[in-house]
Amino acid sequence: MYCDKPHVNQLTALLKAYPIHHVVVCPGSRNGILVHNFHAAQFVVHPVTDERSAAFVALGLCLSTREPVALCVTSGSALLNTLPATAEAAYRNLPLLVISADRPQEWIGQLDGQTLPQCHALMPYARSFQLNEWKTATEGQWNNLLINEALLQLKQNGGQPVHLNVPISEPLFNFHTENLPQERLIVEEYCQEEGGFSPATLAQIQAAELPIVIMGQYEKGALEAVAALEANNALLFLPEIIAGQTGSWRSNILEHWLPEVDFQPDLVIHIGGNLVHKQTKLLLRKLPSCPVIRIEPSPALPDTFRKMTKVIRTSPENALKQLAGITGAKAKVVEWKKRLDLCCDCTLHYSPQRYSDIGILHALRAVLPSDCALQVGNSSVIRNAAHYFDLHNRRLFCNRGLNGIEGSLSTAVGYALGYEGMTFCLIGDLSFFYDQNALWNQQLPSRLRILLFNNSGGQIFYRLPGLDQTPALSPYIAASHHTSARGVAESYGLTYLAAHNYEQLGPQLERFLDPQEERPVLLEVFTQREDNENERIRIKEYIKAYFYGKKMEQD
Ligand SMILES: Cc1ncc(C[n+]2csc(CCOP(=O)(O)OP(=O)(O)O)c2C)c(N)n1
Repeated sequence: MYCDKPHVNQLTALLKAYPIHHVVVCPGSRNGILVHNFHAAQFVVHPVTDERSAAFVALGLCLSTREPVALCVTSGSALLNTLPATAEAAYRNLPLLVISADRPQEWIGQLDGQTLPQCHALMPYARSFQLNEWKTATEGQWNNLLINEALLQLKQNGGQPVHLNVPISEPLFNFHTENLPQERLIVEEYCQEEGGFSPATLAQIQAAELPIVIMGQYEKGALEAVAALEANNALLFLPEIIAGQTGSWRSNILEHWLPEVDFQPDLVIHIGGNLVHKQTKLLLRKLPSCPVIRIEPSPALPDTFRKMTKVIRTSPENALKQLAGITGAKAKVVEWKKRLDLCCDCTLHYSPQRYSDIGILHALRAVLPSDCALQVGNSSVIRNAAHYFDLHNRRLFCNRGLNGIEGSLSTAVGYALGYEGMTFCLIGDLSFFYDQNALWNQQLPSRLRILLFNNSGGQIFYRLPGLDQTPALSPYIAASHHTSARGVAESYGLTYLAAHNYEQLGPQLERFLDPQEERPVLLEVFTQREDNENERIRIKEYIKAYFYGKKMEQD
C-alpha cells in the first residue's frame, strides 16, 4: 500500500518511470511518507542518518552507478546539511536529486521547530522546484510538469544537481492507496542541427493517422522545407499568422469552425512561440489522448496543450527540415487540407457590411504593397489581421511574446529605422496612446505608416462573454474615450489623415500608401464599437457557411 497523498504518489510514480533506482534516505517524520513509498515501490533504499554524509553517499552512488541518484531528507536544517555535497555535485556535473519534505509555509517564522524557507535553499548550486499539494486536476497536471522538468534538468549541462521541495501537510501517516497513478512521463530527445529525429519519433509520426504541426510565433521563414512538407501530405501544417510561414489561413479557418467540427488529430508537433488563436489550444487541451511532441531549442518545457510526452531539443528550422523528409500521404491529412484550403481565400470574397475595423482591413489588403513589413498591435487588431494577411512576400510581426500593448508603436518605429522598405503599423487606440512617446524621435523614417483603429477604447473587452454585465465595462475596463491622434501626429511632424466612412477612406488610403510622402503618415480610422462587433460575428458566420458550401447571402 502507498500513502494517501496524491502528490507524493505522483512523485513516486514518476521517479520509478524515469527511472531512478537508488534512494539514500535520512530519518524524519515529515519525509516518513516519502520513505514509506520508496520502500513500497521497491527502490534500492540506503539509510544514512547524518544528512551531510548521506548527500555525499548519494554522490558516490552517482559516480559508481553512472546514473541519477535521489536523496530524501526531512524538513528544516536537514536540508541545509546537504549543501556541501550539492555544491560538489554542481562542480562535478553529477545528477544528484535532493528531495526535501517541507512543512506548511504559514509556520515559517512562528517559532515552530524545523521550519524555515526551504525552496531555493540550495541555490545557486541546484535549481529548486517547489511542488504543490494539489487538489484539482489542473494543479495535478502542473505538478506533473514540474516533476518532469526537474527530472529532465538532472541531465542538462552535462549533469547537475536538482532540488525538489515537497510540502506535506498533516495528517501524515495514512497508507491505504493500492496502486501508484499512471503518470505522464516527458522524454527528451537531442537532435543536433542538421541531425535527424530518432527512429522512435519517426515511427510515432508514421503511425499517426492525422498528425498535425502547430506553429506559433516565429520570425524566420523556412519556405523550402515548408513546401516539401506541404507536398508530401504526411502531416497537416497549421501555422499561425505570426509563424512567419505561408498557410496561416488554415488555423484561422479552424479557429472559427472548430467548436462545431469533429477535428481529432492523434499527434501534435508543436513548434514556435505564442499563439494568437484560442480554440485550437482549448480543443487540444480537451482531447483525451493526443500526445504532443514539442520542438524546443532552449532548455524550457512549454506544455501549452498539457499533453507533451516528448521534447526534441532542436531548432524550428531543423525540425521543419526533418518533417519535410517524411513521406507517405495520409488520407486524413489530404482530406483536412482539402477542406481547409478550399476556403483559403474565402475572406477575400467577403463583403463587409459596415464601416468597421474588419472592413478597413479588407480594403487595405487589396491595395497594400506585397513587399512591405507589417507591425501589428495586439488585442483585436492581430485577430482581425489573421483574416486577411497570409504572408506572401510580407514580413509580419507582433509583440506576442508577452502580449503587451505597451510597445507596439515603438517596435514599429525601431523596425522602420532598420528596414529600407515601407513599414506599416496597424494598431488599436489604447495601444497607440499608451505608446505615443515612440513618435518623439528625431529620426522617424518617412517610410513609416501608422494605421490607427480608433474605436474609442478597448474593443476586445466587448467580446468577452459575461463582461457586458458590469456597468464598469465601458468607463473603466475598456477605458472608453473620445481622444483623437491629430494633435499627437501634428506635434511630432507626421502627416495626419482621418477617415470616418468608406467614402473618405478610399482617397486617404491612396495617400497613405504613397511611398513618395516626405513625412511618416498616420491614418486614423474612426469606427463604432457596435459595427465592429457585428462585423466580427458576421465574418465568423460567413467562414462557417463557406465551409458547409452554403455561401452566405452577403446583402
Ligand atoms: C501593458 C498592457 N497593459 C494592459 C493590457 C491588457 N489589455 C489587453 S487588450 C487591451 C485593450 C487594447 O485596446 P486597443 O489597443 O484599443 O485595441 P482594440 O481591442 O480596441 O482594437 C488591454 C488594455 C496589456 N495587454 N498590456
